[in-house]
Amino acid sequence: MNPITRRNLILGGGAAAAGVGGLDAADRLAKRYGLIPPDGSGVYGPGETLTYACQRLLTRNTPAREFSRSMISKNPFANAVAPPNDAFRKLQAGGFRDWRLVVDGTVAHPMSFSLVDLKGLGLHSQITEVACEEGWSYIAEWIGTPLSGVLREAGVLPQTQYVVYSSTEEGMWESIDMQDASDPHTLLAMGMNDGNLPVGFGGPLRLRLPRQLGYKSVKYVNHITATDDIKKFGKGLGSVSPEYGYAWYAGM
Ligand SMILES: Nc1nc2c(c(=O)[nH]1)N[C@H]1C(S)=C(S)[C@@H](COP(=O)(O)O)O[C@H]1N2
Ligand SMILES: [Mo]
Repeated sequence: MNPITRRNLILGGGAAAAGVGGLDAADRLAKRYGLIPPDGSGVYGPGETLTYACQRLLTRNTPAREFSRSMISKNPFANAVAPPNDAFRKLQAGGFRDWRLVVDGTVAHPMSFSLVDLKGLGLHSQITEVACEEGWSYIAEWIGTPLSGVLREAGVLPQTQYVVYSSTEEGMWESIDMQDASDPHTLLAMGMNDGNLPVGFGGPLRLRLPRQLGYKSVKYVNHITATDDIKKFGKGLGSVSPEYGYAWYAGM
């Protein structure tokens, strides 16, 4: 991942469009609507706030872009990940029957779901694009259950502001706001194209967030925490991405 590339992509567009004078106005607007992202302070803070607030105000009712079946990529590219750890390999050897998704935090009923449980909540399919900040992308069909249904099952509480999700892969976690968490296109994907989600693409379970860049679509998701206080997680920036100069909000 190249920080310059992602920085240009995310900060460049918004800040250039508004002009430097616009930053101030955007900041006031963002505060008025409560649209300050978790990484909205520090050197890049005004740019991140501008991008997030603009996207939220302008695209509130715009659905994710979907593609026709004929546009599905013949050779999708799986980004390299760290080798799976022993615990993961053990679960894999058992056909992921013992895979569990833990849901906790600001929910009335903290609980865990097997893959069978998740399928039982109802499957949706969508043909959407994975776009990496490094410039490549591919289109695939994703089959899974909407995150919103899982949150509903667990009795997500009204004070919830963010949903944090993490992976069996050490150190991989991200978060989204409730607008994205409630979007029917935000899927916990278990299937891809004609089969189960391959391990290379994040199987048995990954988040698919088609309105944001690929790095928000964390692979091997096994833990979801609803929260009213994002500052309690990591360095309080909403994910690890901002620690490396990448925006928490990566809308596209
Ligand atoms: N667990 C995990 N999830 C991850 C990553 C990773 O390294 N580990 N990379 C992210 C990035 S940067 C991108 S662009 C997409 C790529 O998805 P793909 O592997 O299906 O191409 O996965 C995202 N999810
Ligand atoms: Mo990426």
